[in-house]
Amino acid sequence: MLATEGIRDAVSGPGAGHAWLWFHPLCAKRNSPTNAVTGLLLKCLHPFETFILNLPLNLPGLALAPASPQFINRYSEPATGQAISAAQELADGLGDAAASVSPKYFYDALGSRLFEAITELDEYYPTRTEAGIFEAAHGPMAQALADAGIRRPCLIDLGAGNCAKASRLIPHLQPQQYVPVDISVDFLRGAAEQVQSAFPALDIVGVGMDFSAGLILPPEVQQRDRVFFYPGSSLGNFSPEQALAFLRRMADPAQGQASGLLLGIDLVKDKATLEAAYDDALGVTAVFNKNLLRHVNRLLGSDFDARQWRHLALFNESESRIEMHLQAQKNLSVRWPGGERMFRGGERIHTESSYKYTVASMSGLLRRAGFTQISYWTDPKDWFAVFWAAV
Ligand code: AVJ
Repeated sequence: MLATEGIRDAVSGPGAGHAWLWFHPLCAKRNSPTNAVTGLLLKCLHPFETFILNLPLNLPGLALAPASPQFINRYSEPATGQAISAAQELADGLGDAAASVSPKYFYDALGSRLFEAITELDEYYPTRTEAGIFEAAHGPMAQALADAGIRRPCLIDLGAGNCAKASRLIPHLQPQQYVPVDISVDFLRGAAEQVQSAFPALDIVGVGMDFSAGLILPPEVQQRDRVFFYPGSSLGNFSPEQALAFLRRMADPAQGQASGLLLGIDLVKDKATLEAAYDDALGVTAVFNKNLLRHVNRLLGSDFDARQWRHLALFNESESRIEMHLQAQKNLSVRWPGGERMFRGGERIHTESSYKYTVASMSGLLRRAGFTQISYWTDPKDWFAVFWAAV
């Protein structure tokens, strides 16, 4: 019996496919092939003598295709100072007269799982609408890359999360390298391993980092033919001014950045549909919002009690954005090392803005950022758009 999970293409390059490493399911510890090899299946493809050898072997230095993807954590390493600045950033936001916490702090491991659950809700249309667009238009999208002279892209997946969207696109875009990037480091690690099992020969470099402040990627990431993949309307978490600055950085060849950008954007629609998507009947989004307080407690050492807060979601028409808030249900105070804050009952912490665009407003923003070739695809209801933008 072969361990389906353990079979990997053992030889990459010439002769690929002629030798397989076989891991016994009971002995095979995934991702540590050198400890786990119990047999080597050698299949000779001589036209007359096709035979299979199964010999128990110890293979200490055999060069294998990577059993697990490369992973570079630029986020929680103390050396980068990011853990320290997170606490500072949180304390600053909570100290403001109008308190706020950046939505990037939704995504601890539980938050990433809760977001996955949100994407399955009836009311949360963006994920499935966007998936429908990719499904319908992956042909023209691949063609757009080819027209821009991009053959084997380096697909850089910003806010990759569970990597599900990219996994569906990889067979169509045939990237040379896949670079999932996410602030939710441990969640990303597991997701990147799953992509590696699905595509054993693909060069994967997982990067744990907060890219909201900058897009400087580690040297392991291919320089040529970089395609940023930024789906799910995550760009909508930036204000339009911040989004413009972020897009400019991507478009700027001097910063060694994108040859192109594949961008998913949620479009303006009626208020009821928008608000339901952020305030679902099961209360999953409410839990997602309140989980942020647990994450903040861990990062800042604060003593938020999630039970004292209520989830609010409303569409701000003049700003064209969904706003999520946490509202104090009574007068209360929150303490953390070096600070404290009183909240009156009814007072809010602004936890997320999710800007909604029109095809025209997003095309304008992309042009102002320096992208010249712009195409887009939408769903039949015009609820969501996927843009291709090349410099
Ligand atoms: C991941 C930022 C695209 O704004 O729709 C979902 C996050 N917040 N429900 C969005 C989110 C509440 C989501 N983005």
